[in-house]
Amino acid sequence: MAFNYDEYLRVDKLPTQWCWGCGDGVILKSIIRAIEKIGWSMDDVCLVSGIGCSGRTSSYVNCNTVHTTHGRAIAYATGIKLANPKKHVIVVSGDGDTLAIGGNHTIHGCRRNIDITHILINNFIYGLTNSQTSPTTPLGFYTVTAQFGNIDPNFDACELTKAAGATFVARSNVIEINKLDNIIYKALEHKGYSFVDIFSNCHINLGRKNKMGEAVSMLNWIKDRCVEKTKFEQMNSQEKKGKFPTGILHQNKDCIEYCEAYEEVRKAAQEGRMVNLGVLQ
Ligand SMILES: Cc1ncc(C[n+]2csc(CCOP(=O)(O)OP(=O)(O)O)c2C)c(N)n1
Repeated sequence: MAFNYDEYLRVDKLPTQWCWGCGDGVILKSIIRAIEKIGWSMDDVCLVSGIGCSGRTSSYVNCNTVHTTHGRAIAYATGIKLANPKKHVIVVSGDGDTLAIGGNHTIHGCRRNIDITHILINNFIYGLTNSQTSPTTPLGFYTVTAQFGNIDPNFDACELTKAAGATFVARSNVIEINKLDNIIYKALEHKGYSFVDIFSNCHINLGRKNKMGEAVSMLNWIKDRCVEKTKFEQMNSQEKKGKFPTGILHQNKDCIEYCEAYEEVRKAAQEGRMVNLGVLQ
């Protein structure tokens, strides 16, 4: 039987405002399939988004949603989760939102290991505002803020979040859909900060300016950058240039989750003592 997306969408808000062929819709549907597979009631899910094309995601999903300010989705999500630890909190945000203006919040969400699934729609650009350089824009690319080619080195969002303390870190893309579904499902399942970097296409604002004006040409470019983790590990440093490993890159199930750690603060306050650090280990 065909999957009934309408049950999970605010159909009165459709069609979406995304450009034709945009990866955002692919990711939205993958998130919905993962929620269905895990069996959560939409009443128990809160989807928080930042500002940008990716930020529109929260408008279309029929659950509790908050469309927050640019770069602050993790701060809102942290408050929502701490006040409602039994609810499932998912953040969807762009590379500008997650890694530039909101980079600070991202690293601190990771270090606290709060039980949030953070989905980065990484289209390598500030999409909504017509393509300013972001922290993942490749070197040499034309953007409206780098009209002679980008010279700012980019960074790997997965390396950053792993180093900051995220206990689940994975990468996928909008081409390998079965893998994407599985990774989002595993991220939802993980207790703690789960971060998924999804390479997505913005052929309209980034592609068109860089000789990839069709969705398919940008998807092929993304496909060429992605290498399955086990294969990537066997490559030498020269071969790794411009390539990114995909799959589950890091998982640690032994760290205490932040809402649970916070319970110890509550108990300590009630009992008039300092927190017992042994509980946190
Ligand atoms: C505080 C603040 N600064 C700047 C903006 C303007 N702005 C809106 S969306 C956006 C870029 C979004 O880029 P990204 O987060 O990569 O998301 P995408 O649109 O690519 O999905 C910017 C700079 C804003 N709304 N608020």
